[in-house]
Amino acid sequence: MAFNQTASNLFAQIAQMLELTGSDRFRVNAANKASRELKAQTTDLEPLAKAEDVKALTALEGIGKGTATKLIELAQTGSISEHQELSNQVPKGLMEVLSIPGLGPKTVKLMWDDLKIESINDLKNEIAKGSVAELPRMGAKTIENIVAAIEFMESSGDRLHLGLAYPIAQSIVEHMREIPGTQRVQYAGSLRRGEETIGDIDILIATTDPDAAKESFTTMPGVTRVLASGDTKSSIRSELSSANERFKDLSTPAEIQIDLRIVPAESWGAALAYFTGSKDHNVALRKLAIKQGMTLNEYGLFRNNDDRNDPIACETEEGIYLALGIASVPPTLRQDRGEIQTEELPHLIELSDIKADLHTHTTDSDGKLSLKESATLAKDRGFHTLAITDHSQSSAIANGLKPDRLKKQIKAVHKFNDSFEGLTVIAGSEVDILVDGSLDYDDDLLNALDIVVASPHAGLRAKPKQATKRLLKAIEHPSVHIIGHPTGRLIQRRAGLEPDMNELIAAAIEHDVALEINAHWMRLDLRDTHIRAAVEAGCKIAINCDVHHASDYDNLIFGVLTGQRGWLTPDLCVNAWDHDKLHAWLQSKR
Ligand code: DGT
Ligand code: CA
Ligand code: CA
Ligand code: ZN
Repeated sequence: MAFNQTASNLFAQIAQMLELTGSDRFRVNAANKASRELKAQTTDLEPLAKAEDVKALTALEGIGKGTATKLIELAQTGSISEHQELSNQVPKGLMEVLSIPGLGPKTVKLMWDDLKIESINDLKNEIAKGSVAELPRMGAKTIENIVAAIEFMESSGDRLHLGLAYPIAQSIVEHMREIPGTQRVQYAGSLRRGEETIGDIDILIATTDPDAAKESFTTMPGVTRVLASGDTKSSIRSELSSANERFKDLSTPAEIQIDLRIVPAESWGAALAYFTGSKDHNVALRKLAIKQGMTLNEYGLFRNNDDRNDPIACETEEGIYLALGIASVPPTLRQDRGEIQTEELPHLIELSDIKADLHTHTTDSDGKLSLKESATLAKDRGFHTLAITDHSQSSAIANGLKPDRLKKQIKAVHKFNDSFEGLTVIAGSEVDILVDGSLDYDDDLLNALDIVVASPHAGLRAKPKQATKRLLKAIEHPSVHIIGHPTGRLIQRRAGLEPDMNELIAAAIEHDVALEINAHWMRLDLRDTHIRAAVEAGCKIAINCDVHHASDYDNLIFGVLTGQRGWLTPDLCVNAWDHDKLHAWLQSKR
């Protein structure tokens, strides 16, 4: 459903650019509505748009004739002309200004019109000059927040979120696989290791026709610049907006570098190991080789003083680890954090192990899926359990449920579950952990829920001590099963809470609470290092998609990769348990 997502993002950008260029409210609203409707679609629109099936498109709820025409244009040309025309009018840097948390189109337009601000740098200069403070509604506190947000964004650098790089790499691998001569092709680097952000995408290819590979790579749709085109390495920069790629989030760089390395088929394993990294892992491996009188490089593992220079191992990665006398290290563990010294590596969690999602929203709060739509998607994934956890009353912007509405919802979910075959749907809540650590419903109501996910949403700039206290209090509440996105961080956008993780982990174990890995690629919260500490201590972990849209179910892989980076095994992951074990645990708190 990458096409739906791409289209939805393009319409959201059209709305923003219309607003910046002073279009009327009606057009802005229409584009925003189209964006929301596309994101909410549960049907893959790409085949319909490719087939120019206007009738089938407009038969879907929320898609009018105008939207359908643009979808067809997108499927055929890879872009929407209205989007391109607006892009020519709005400076790219201005869209970056718009991505600063707390800055909306109205304010940014004012900055552009009155102060000629066209980039984050311009904005910094104008703040320094004091002119921004003279704009309406710009108090000292607001400006302070903007400066802090810019600093945070700049300190996290120009890297792309895992969830945005992943579909791009996959589509390039598919593209290169089709080229005559290709023997093997695979992405490597930080992406294969499942890092939360990606500096550049590294693609490895073995081929009998290097010229064809090079030519095809440097002329793919989306290429904006060819930085190098040599016999073994080509580098390009690509924009992130072609049709089959999930469109870039506005807070990320406009382009990404992609390196293609052409390597000999016979030393595929050695090359793949070398270019998968991490650098630190490679350095540690090479040291280990030297200690045993061997040399390791991207062509293979060689015995020193061997005149013929035949490699001991080079065809597969496993062969190299075996020849070095250590366990084969999965890509996500290649971090030089003890994986080389550990005799028996853990049996890591995998995507296919996940059998439940325990944190999902519906149209009752801010989700776009009905109960039935979400249940159908969960069942199609082979899940045995789905928890409905809409927002609680304090999350007013997210249309959180007042106690009366929640009571009705519990009944409706139970009734639905009775009639729906093949999936157990349970009634829960994503209840706010308020600033003082108390929960957003009274104890009786919490206890009436099948599952309680308690999450912090507001007050995310609290001091570490206060954050620890707040989260501890939620963990200690007898009705709570899971702490959702425990720190509230947004990757490259918001640091979030910095509680004492060891204290939280110890308390979670004591009170039999699971800590969540929120699988959304903006969050990945808990992060890998926290998970590693939790797993080592034996703390239960949940991996949830925090579903708001149909496409959010696809984020599961990012939660799993992050779990792997934290050495997570299926026995500690409540979503990997079978039906009876999971429900026995949920019931044990009632
Ligand atoms: P990134 O792109 O910043 O997200 O991180 P990586 O790990 O993808 O780094 P990148 O793209 O510079 O290089 C890809 C892999 O190639 C890296 O993980 C290990 C390997 N590699 C590249 N340069 C060197 C080097 O100078 N020494 C060693 N040992 N390995 C290297
Ligand atoms: Ca890379
Ligand atoms: Ca690279
Ligand atoms: Zn949520």
